[in-house]
Amino acid sequence: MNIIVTGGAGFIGSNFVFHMLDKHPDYRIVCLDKLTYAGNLSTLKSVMDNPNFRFVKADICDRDAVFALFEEEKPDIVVNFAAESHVDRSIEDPGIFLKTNILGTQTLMDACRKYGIQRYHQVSTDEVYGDLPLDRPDLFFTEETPIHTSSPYSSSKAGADLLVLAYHRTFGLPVTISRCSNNYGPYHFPEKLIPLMIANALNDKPLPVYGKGENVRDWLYVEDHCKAIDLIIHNGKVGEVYNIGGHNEMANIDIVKIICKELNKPESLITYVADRKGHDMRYAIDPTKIHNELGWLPETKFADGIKKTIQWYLDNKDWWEEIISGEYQNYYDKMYSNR
Ligand code: NAD
Ligand code: TDX
Repeated sequence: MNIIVTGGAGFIGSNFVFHMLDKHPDYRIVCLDKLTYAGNLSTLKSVMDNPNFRFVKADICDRDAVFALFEEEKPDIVVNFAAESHVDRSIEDPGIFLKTNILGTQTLMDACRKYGIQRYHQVSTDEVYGDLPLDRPDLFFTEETPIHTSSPYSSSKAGADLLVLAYHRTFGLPVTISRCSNNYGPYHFPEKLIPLMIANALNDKPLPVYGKGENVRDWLYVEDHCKAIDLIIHNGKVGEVYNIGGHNEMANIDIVKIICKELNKPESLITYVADRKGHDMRYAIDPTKIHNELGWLPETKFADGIKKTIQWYLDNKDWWEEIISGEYQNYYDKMYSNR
């Protein structure tokens, strides 16, 4: 099998590259990544010399570059992780989200149509379903829940999902889509809640919690997400959507308090700041379909996963200190000073 993994220098994509090279040593994995602010070549250094791995720096919106790579590699499967992924950035500047997340998806699928493909897999998100109220713990997102987005980010992901399904119906492209809940684990970019709080706590900086910290996310260890995608691309039914989530709902404030406790830092670092515009209240995935059809179950419990993650950030300070010392500082000042 020859698999093109787009966005493989980012958080989940890199974990997927590691998983696939480890689990399928006879597969060729080609990573196509633009190396935006969120992509980091150093993340992939342990696999750069692997003869079954190739890295190509390119933009998924660049038709010539994408078609040239398909011509050369003739991939069997494409897994599209490449995206602008941060909700807060989409509120500041929606345009790049629409371009990369929708038009980039179109470009990849056009190349799949031209060169033929066994499977195009779109990595989507639970955010396409909008949010659920805190006072209805009986409600969960299923694959039948209507699309109802809140942010430019989630709207761009939903637009891409609809286009993927349209390419299946109109052109017969063999597609699958997965919609996963919040991931955490190694190589998570420090702009996101968990790594941001770990990095700030380690630097004794304020821990900026949006609103009252009551918003609930359904956290899944990144390796469990990668295993689910591996199952879907091999055994999932063409044309289908699969929700992925581990029934692990936590309020943001509780996550931040766990991080303080694990790092032995005082909760007085917690600072409540202005809420995110349009802030989704609660996400909660019903993963019954992927469990029943493909036998997937999450393996890492949050109590263990968060310890492993914190330990990874302690052991890999070079990785994130380099990131937060660069351009990220301007982003941080813009988003958090006077908030
Ligand atoms: P990330 O921001 O860490 O990584 C994105 C990667 O895509 C980076 O390596 C970046 O360089 C690359 N990229 C961006 N624009 C590109 C372009 N135009 N061409 C080529 N490469 C480009 O994101 P992530 O958190 O790893 O998310 C990966 C995917 O999973 C996204 O599609 C996201 O919507 C989805 N997702 C993420 C989560 C989560 O909790 N992080 C949950 C569900 C779904
Ligand atoms: O500084 C912060 N303070 C804070 O309270 C940050 C960065 C976040 N938050 C809150 C906002 C959310 O309620 O924490 C929660 C999680 O925020 P993010 O880490 O930005 O994730 P979220 O907005 O839930 O989106 C994530 O999950 C779904 C990913 O970034 C998306 O790519 C994915 O689709």
